Amino acid sequence: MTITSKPELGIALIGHAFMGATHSHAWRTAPRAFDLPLEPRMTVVCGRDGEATAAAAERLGWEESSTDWREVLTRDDIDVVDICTPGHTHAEIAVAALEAGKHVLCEKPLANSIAEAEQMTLAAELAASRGVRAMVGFTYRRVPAIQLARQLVAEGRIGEIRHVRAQYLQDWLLDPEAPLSWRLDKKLAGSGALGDIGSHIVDLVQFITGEHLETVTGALRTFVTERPVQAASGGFTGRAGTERGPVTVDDAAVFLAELSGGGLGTFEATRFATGRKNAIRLEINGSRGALSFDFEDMNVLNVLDTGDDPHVQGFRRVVVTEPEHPYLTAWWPPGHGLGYDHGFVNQAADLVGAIASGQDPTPSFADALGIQRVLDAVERSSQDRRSWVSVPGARF
Ligand code: SOE
Repeated sequence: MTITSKPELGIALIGHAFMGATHSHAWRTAPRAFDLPLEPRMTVVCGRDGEATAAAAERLGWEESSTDWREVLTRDDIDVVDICTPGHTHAEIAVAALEAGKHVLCEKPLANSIAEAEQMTLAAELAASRGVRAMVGFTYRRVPAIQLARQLVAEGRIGEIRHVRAQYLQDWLLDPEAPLSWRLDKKLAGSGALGDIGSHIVDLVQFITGEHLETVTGALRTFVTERPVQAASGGFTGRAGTERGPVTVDDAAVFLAELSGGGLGTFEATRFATGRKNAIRLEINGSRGALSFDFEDMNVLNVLDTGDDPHVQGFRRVVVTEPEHPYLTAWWPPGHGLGYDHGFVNQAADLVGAIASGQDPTPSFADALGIQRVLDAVERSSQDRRSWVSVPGARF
């Protein structure tokens, strides 16, 4: 039990698998790492299976468990609804939560279709006029090196952006016998590598550069079209049974993009990058400098400045662990790096800060709708196999 004089912020978590666990860790840790204006209270976790949800509450540190998220929305002691369920449920839960006056944190991608994302954005905008906040969990924005990259671009150190190379590389589907989890079912996940991890690199490029992807052309591919059905739910590598079922999403997505500032981007999102585990690789080449980042070395940002004397010019390896760097005063002494989980903690702290100060947090639902439009344009271009597709403006 927490003893605090700060006003409490009651949290309800919906979903308790991988993302639910990362968010639980974040709610538990944020008030210990940051001096937050409000005290998050891990009030209730919701899931479909009563026994599994009760066990998750115990394991992840929630006071109660429930199998009825609708009932949870009626409770006065709930201020924030944190949605960590598969994509096909996001719209229904988020819209209901916002209408019930609850702040919402929704995992990415925002929804499984443009129509759902538009409906959610509308609900978020109506809610904002009543002081209710909505944010999307594009967590990698909260990695200090990524924040530093954005800062350097905004300071003009990179100049005009000519090239963006963005890759999100995983290999957890390499084994053709890896189970058919919900992430491989279009009805539940909306798309495969494109939405699950491609959405992250679209968000990161737009976040760092401040530009938008305006036109895209791409190809999607499913390398393994049938897999053993997962026997137990949860996770994405869990036990498989003998029954087999079709993979209905892409295993890999590659696309080119024209950026709003006139630059060109190449994007690659795949679960078949043999040997790459969670490599988010970004390289940005500008008229005055360049940046490169790899999440597998997430405490480092490589920075090149063309203003350096030519005989010492080259990528400088900046170790982003110092108090001058974003978020770092909340964490360990200089030089002691952060990991995957810290992004989620920073994200929870940012949301609490926005709620307390009455500001709309970012990325907003409208930002995520813009990303959804990019994903949709890539999918249409891949189906058509001939054309570049314009991404309609994020506003509708
Ligand atoms: C699975 O590919 C996944 O868990 C994504 O869904 C997450 O957003 C990413 O953080 C790690 O990989």
